[in-house]
Amino acid sequence: SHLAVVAAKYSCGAPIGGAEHGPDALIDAGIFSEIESKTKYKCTIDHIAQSGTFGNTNEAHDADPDINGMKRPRAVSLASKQISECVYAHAREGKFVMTLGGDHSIGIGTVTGIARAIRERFGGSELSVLWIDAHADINTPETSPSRRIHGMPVAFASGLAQSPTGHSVFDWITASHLINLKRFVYIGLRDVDEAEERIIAENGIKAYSMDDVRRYGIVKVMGLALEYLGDETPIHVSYDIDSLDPEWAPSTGFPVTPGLSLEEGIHISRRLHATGNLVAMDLVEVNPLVEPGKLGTTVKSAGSVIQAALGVAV
Ligand code: DIR
Ligand code: MN
Ligand code: MN
Ligand code: MN
Repeated sequence: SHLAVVAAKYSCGAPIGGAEHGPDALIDAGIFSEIESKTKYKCTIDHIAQSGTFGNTNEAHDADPDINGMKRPRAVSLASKQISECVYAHAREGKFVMTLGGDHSIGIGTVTGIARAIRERFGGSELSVLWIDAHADINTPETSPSRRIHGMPVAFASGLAQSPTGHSVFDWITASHLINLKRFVYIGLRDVDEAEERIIAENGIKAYSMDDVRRYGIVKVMGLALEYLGDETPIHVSYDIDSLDPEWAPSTGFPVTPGLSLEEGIHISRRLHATGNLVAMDLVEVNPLVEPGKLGTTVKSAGSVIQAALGVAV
């Protein structure tokens, strides 16, 4: 079987740079050569970055002024459109798609691309999404305190951010790309904005916070999450490395303590692999410029979480 690795080298959705170097840090650590030797997967790697107009990073750009308050809207829209088309093409052929970020705004591209491929492959049936993160990433341009799109991917991929006030820069997102928030589960939340709390409640989104993980244990939480989604559904997991405790993943832009232990993080991946329904994964927000002396720890954790999701014993 075929593993399509997509290196999404962007930080234009974040308030700080560095995440654009995350994919190469993971690839250079040999994670995918190891997967090829230990599994039946044959890997290919696509590198995606913009050589042209808007650039890959968060730095201000004359050609990319704010729209509806959003910072770097054209850069992020173009990046996520390219990512969406790339992952769609791979998933449409039945390949497992592993996208490496990049800041989490790349999730606009991955989720929309996979959702569209699944609709076509399985006659309209909808994708389920697990969002493993310290943050909810569901601000709209109107509610976002930071104005940065890394805090908005769930809103764009679900259609919540398509307000009639017009941020037509994201017009490439159509109904065929959107996910259903009734088929969506959060795990690991511990830094959620007030407006995000309201959005989660209003839309009845299933969410297991870090407190829930401590209260029930990760085994129980994963059981409940998978039971909620049912076993007849393709699953995409969007894994933000900041879901792990900073002890295990220090090199990330917005670490929040206390988080998941590495064992808990690996358990999530193992359980997802065991369903047989996992079709795609994102591993985002590894930032080699944060705590560079501890990048090795972060990359090792990310590698374990990735490999466990593909059935490698870690
Ligand atoms: C905040 C922070 N909720 C925002 N989000 C972060 O900018 O919308 N996500 N740091 O990773
Ligand atoms: Mn995130
Ligand atoms: Mn996060
Ligand atoms: Mn983020």
